[in-house]
Parts: sequence; structure tokens; C-alpha cells
Amino acid sequence: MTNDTMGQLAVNTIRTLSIDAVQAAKSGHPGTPMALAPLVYTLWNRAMNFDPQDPIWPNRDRFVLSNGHASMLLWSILHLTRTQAVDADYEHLGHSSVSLDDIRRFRQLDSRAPGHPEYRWVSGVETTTGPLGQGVATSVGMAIAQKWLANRYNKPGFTMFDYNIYAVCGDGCMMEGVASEAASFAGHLGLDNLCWIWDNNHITIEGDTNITFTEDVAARFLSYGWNVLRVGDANDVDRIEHALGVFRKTAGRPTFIVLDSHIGYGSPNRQDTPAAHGEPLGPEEVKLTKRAYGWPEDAQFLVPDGVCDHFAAGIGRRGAAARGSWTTLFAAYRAAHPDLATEIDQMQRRGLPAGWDRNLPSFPADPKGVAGRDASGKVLNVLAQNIPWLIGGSADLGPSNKTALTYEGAGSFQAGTPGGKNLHYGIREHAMGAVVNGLSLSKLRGYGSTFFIFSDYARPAIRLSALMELPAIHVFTHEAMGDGEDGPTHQPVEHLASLRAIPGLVTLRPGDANEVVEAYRYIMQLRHEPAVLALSRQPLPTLDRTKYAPAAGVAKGAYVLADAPGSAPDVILIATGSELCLAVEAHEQLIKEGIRSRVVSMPSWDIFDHQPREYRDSVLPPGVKARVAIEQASTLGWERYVGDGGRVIGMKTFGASAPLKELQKRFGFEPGRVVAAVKELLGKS
Ligand SMILES: Cc1ncc(C[n+]2csc(CCOP(=O)(O)OP(=O)(O)O)c2C)c(N)n1
Ligand SMILES: [Mg+2]
Repeated sequence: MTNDTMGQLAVNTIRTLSIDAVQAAKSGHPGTPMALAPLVYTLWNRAMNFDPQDPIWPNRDRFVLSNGHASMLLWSILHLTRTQAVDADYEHLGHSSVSLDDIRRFRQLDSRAPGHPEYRWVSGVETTTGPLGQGVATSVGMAIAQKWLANRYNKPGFTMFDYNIYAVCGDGCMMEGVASEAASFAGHLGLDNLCWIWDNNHITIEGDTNITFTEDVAARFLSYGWNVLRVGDANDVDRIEHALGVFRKTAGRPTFIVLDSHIGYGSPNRQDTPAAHGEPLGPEEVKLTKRAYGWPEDAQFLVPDGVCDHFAAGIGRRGAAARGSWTTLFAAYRAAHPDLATEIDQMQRRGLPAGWDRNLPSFPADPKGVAGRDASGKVLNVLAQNIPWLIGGSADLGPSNKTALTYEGAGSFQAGTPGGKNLHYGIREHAMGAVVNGLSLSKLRGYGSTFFIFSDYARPAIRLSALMELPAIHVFTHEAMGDGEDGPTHQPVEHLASLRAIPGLVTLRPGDANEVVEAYRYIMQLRHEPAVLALSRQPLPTLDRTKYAPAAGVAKGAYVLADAPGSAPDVILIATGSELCLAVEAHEQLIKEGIRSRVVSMPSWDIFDHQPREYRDSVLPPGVKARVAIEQASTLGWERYVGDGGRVIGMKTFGASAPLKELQKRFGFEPGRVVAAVKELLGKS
């Protein structure tokens, strides 16, 4: 068999595996894998440097399937290349990532061939996709990370990082705003290690794209500063290969390849129809389609002899050779640049360098206090010097978020200065969230920042950071009504509740400057969870920690900050963030009046909920039913801590535009209100 016929056989294997898997599952998306099999074949077998034996080799090319509904493309290629499985501890498990049995059980419980590509669940998946646009946006973070890694670690004679990022996307991704934000950012940064391939099939679920999408996409990408290429026939593997070659030779700009394709290619009655997108072909059409491919009509899940070997001789051999020479080079690099080699090791395992928390500030007691955002800025500037691979920035609110790294040499990440640690995301919060995920997936510690209210604009990406179990860091300031005069458009109400509802996301709202320090100390040690920091705009009194409990309690999510002397309390005040000092003020007054109150600082529900029951009961003794929670946010959910008999002083409406003091008065965030609530609870009013 010639190489060409073998290639055609490989392409048709991807197609028929996809068709059979969708048919067996009675659900899924056959049409796009049928159309894009030649693309994926060419990318993987002729272009990418990826070693199926070691899918986490740091210098591998990245493949992102942004049109995640076409997941069968990934499951087929991972199976046919015999990509190996790796676990969360980076151990190679000695078996295939995706077996033929997994493919037979496509979309079934526990199969390694789920409905959409899932990072952490299937080795070889570089990022979770399914929400359209996310994959391509995330790929921009990956490309930024590659540039940063190359700048720091490549040395004369040692090219440790020169990989490329390939992202495949459909019409849906092109319509989504996040892709536009990300493409604009990538064009600005001139990320020439990034190649997007657009499956231009004119079909989405509701029909031909001419019902809604008639812009000139290529012109849009030209205006973003991308190199735009076109391959007029998705079956022409040589032209695809040529275009990928042009991408690799193009300097200074990312590449966008328009690939004209036919969804459901080869299916006599489904090709070019929306039905090919998301419905099984049905047994009759499967036969007709297989006949059109010259495939045995009744064979199912057929992998003809020689197909896996063909991949082994292509990507397998090329990938093994590339990884082999990299490994040899890295051994020499370790001798020549031991410190940098150690950094690469640590980063790959999501570790931290020795002394990562040295020089963290400690804030003296101060009634005037420090704003959460200012404390955060100080901490970030220390951490970024201790942890070389901590990089990030803000969506054009750096001066407000205090996220700028201002120390000598921190620099700005730009096309000509890829070593800069300050990212200027521009006013692109959604892309920022995805870029932070891309940085995280590349093993950097990335952070993004904006006002807490605009976390909504980044939410889909934050959700994915939790789903992917990435230690992404989201720094949000102006976390309540502290920006007073800006009014209700800028005052978050439901955001804490909504972020707390995301499984696995650690949300922290520290109550004074030292709690900010401890929050960062906790976050930096996370390896598989993202974190959201909600920080105050306005100064918060720095509590006297000789009088009150140490801020190290933050690591337990909630801790007893102040207590009545002697036996059990009559009442527990629970507060977070800017309401902590309010709780303390009320507490002091209650103590003076002979009411035994306790203050619990609860910066993080999530962390607290993960403590042993014994600890939780020691902080919130089940016998003490009189409880008041105070938080300048939606009251939703606080019942679980205050119980039926408790009170929640929170927000039931949007805020208003006025100086903060007025708002505190209007919405009842004053010590008198807390004291009154306590007395009412205790029947002393
Ligand atoms: C953010 C988001 N919105 C909607 C969907 C539901 N959805 C899945 S695929 C699809 C149509 C995608 O069309 P296209 O990208 O052209 O894919 P093709 O059918 O051509 O493969 C839609 C609307 C989604 N997955 N993500
Ligand atoms: Mg389409």
C-alpha cells in the first residue's frame, strides 16, 4: 500500500469510528468528524510534535478542539496513535488513554470517550471544550505561555521550548464574542506560535449560516493582524499540510486557516445538512456512507491492519525522536543551568520554588487600615518575585485592582518583550479568564483581575477552571458597595453566592490586610483548584492580632476571631470581608453590655466546609443557635450557617449610587443594627 492509500485508510478509520460510536451511543455529532478527519490526520501525522508515549512532555505541540462536539475526532486520534494514559500525579499508567472499548462506550458512564473533550479525565486532551469559543480563547493563553517559557528558559544552544499551538474551531466558535476578544489579543501580541483552523462549513444547528452569520470572517482576522490562509478543500491533505507549513514559517503574526469543508462528508443524504451536526446517521445511512468510503458496510469499529502502525511511523516516530532529543538536551541543560532546570521541574509538577513565601508582608494593627486591594498589590509584588512563573494582570483596571507588578524588571508582556510578567488583557474579561486557563494548562501560575461585578463577564471561563481543576487565580476588587458613588451597576450582590455555587472553586473574601496575606498563602499552595479573591476597594481596619486570633485561621476557611471569656457564647456573629470589622465593633459593644458574643471570621465557605466536623463544631458549636451572619451581598445560602433561628444581614436588592457611609446606613451595615439583631434573637430587645 502506498503512503497515500494508507493515509486515506487512516482518514476513513477516523470517520467510521466516529460514525459507529455516535450510532452506538444513539447520540453525538458525526458530521464534523467525518469532514475534519483529513485535517486531524494531517495535523497529527504530518505536522505535530507530540509523543503518544508521553502526552505531557513539556515541549509537545498543543492541539485544541474548540468545536468540542466533534470529540470523536480526538477519541479516534488518541486511540489510533496509542496515546498513553497519565494520572493527576503525572504517573504514566502503562495503558492507552482511549481504548477501542472506550470508543464503543462513547458517551457512557466512566468511558474515556465522553461527550466532549475533558481535560484531567482523558490524557491527551489539552483543555476542556464544549462551550463554543472557549477552546480557541484558551489557546491564546497557551501561546502566551509558550512565548514566556521560551524567553525565560531558552539559552544559546538550548532551545527548551519551541512548541506550537493548533486550535480547530467551527462557525459557532467564530460567532462567540470570546473568540473575537481572544483573537484581537493574539493579533496584538503577534503570537506566531498560534494557528487556528476554521471549519468553514456554513452549517450550524438551525441551518445554513446565511440566516445569521454573513460577515467576512477572513477580513476580520486580517484586521486583527493575523496571517490568513485558505484551503478550499478539506479533503486535500497536501494543501492542508502546505498551509500548516506556511504557518510555521510565518513570523510575527498568528495564522488563521479557513478550511472549506462539507459537514457529514460522504453521507449521500446527510452531507451539508444541519442533521449531520448532531444526529446519528441511522443504520441505513451508515451503510450508504461506508459504501461511499469504500468501507465494508457491515464492519463496526473497524481499525484495519496497518492503520495504527501508519500513525506509529508518522507522529509516533517523529514525536519519540523529538522528545528523545529534548530529553538529552534537558540533561545537558540541567548541568549548564541547574537553577532553571529545577524551575522547569517544579513548574511541571505544579510545585513552588523554595522560599516562595519569604518576605510576605505582615500588617501592624491600624484602625484606619489598608484596602484589600492594596494589601493584595503588596503581596502579589512579593510573590511574583519569589515565583518566577507567576504572571498576570488586569482587564484595564490595573490601577484600581492594584495588580501591577511594579518592581524593577517585572516588565510588560508584549510582542517584543515576551519575558514581561505584566499582562495587559485589555477590556476583555472573558478572554482574560480563558487566557488564565491557558497559562494554567501550560503550568504557569496565571492570574487575571477586574472589578468583582465584572466576574460575570469571565464566568464561563472561571467555571471551566474549576471543571478542569486548574490552579487559576482570579483577583477581584471592589467586592461590595465600597465603590459607593459608582452605583448599582458596579456593586456586586449575587456574585459571591453564584461563585460559591461552582463546585471546586475556592472563593475567599478576606476581612483585613493580614487575612489577604493568608488568603494568598493558601491559594499559592493549591495545585488542582482555582481560587477567586474578593477584595475591598476601601481601607479596612487592620485588626490587632495580639488581641484577636491570628489571621492564619484563614487556612481553615473560618475561625474564631474574638470570643467571650470563659464558657460558651450566647451568640455567634459570622462575617466576611469588609463586614468583619463591623462584626468586631458590634461584638465589643455586646461584651460591654454583658452579652457573651463570639466573632467568627469566615473568608471561605468552601475551605471551611472541607474541615473535619470536629473543627467546624468547635467554631460553630451546634448548641449555640443564636447566630447572625453579616455580609454585604445576597443573603442566599447563609441559612446553612445561621440555621432557622438565625439572622442574615445582607442584601435583598441592588445597591445604590451614594457615598459608602450613606449606603451602609441605608442598607443597615452598622454596629447598631447588628446589636439590635442580636438582642432580638436573645429576646432582650
Ligand atoms: C456557548 C455555546 N453555545 C451553544 C452551544 C450549543 N451548540 C453546540 S454545537 C452548536 C452549533 C455549532 O455549529 P458549528 O460550530 O458550525 O459546528 P458544526 O456543526 O459545523 O460542527 C451549538 C449551538 C455550545 N456548545 N456552546
Ligand atoms: Mg459549522
